[in-house]
Amino acid sequence: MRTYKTALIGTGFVGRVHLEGVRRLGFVELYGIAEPQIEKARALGEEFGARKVVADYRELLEDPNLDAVDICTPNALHLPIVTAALEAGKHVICEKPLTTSVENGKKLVNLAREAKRRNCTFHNLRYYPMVQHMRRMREDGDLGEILVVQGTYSQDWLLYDTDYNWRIESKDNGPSRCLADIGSHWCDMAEHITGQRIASVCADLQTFHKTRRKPKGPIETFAGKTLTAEDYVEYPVDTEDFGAVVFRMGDRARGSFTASQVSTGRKNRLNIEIYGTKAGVAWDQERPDELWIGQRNSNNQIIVKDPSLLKERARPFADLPGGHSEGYDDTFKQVFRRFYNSIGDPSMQPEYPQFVDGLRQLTILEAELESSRKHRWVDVPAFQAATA
Ligand code: SOE
Repeated sequence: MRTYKTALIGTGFVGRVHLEGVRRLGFVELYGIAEPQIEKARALGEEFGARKVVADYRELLEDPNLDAVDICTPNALHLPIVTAALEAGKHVICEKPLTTSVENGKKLVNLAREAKRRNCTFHNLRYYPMVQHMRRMREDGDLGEILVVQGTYSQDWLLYDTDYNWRIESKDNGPSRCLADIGSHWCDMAEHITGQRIASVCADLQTFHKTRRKPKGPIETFAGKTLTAEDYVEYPVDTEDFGAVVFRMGDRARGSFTASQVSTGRKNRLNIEIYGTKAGVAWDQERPDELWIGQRNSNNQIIVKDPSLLKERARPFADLPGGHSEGYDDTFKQVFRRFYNSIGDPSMQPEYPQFVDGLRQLTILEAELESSRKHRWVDVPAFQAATA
């Protein structure tokens, strides 16, 4: 089997999860790490056995030995880094959101196509085994016609005005926080399972903390809870804490979801419920191995992940037998495995979300922002960029 060399750019909370996912593959070498906080990068490099640890990612891109890069920086840096990586001939994985506007998203989709490089936007949550099972149930007609799609992505890690992360400030994050960061996962999953497109949206956004206090030193995603209240500076907040979205999907289906980073007690609850004319399904990321199946004329069921009981086309997403749970970090491994395998086989159809899927989410997002601003329904453009 051919092996590939990859490099991580950006080492926050999710960067570490990426490193662990890559390490599990066996056929991908973690060749480099780029991170301006060089001491942090060196410590990770030592732990994960990276050959090259640099402060400036451009040093890595010049290296002809490197096949791919995996970008986990703040969102505003995605555009310049993805552009430079494609121009250097590297295959690219980029965390979501792909970038901070539809306009920039189109640039990246077109650039990747011209460069003929493999490209992936990291909507990994599609690859829980039970999510794949729901998708295959829908494809096999087990749900009937889909009528209603509803749910939430709820967290509480930004509940207090002292909770800090770079995502709160639009200069690093882009104009939308909660809908871009987690609402985009929800919409990607809803479209992936149903096979239908969100056609128009009516959204209401709220920023509960108009000003917040931030720690004077750097702080990672989910890590602010351990700080004390001293040493904070006050700053104005220009991204939303919460979004509620009502939508029309395909020709007839209807739905709604909320995305929240201030829902007390909810840590990482992506809940999705899909109701069809034959059956309903409901799934919750905090209990990932369980799937509720609802029936009108017989008993409802809760099924538990077991590869032998999954739809055949969902089975490759479950690596462990029944009773051995598979969770958040396993979805990373599933994306990486398919992405890096596709580098060596140009004929392989990508079975992972690409830049065009990232652009799709930016398109929905801009419609949501416009809807909330104008207090009215907004159609989501049906285009799939120049590549469609
Ligand atoms: C923070 O909200 C975060 O880490 C997101 O950025 C991830 O995409 C999500 O899967 C978990 O929460």
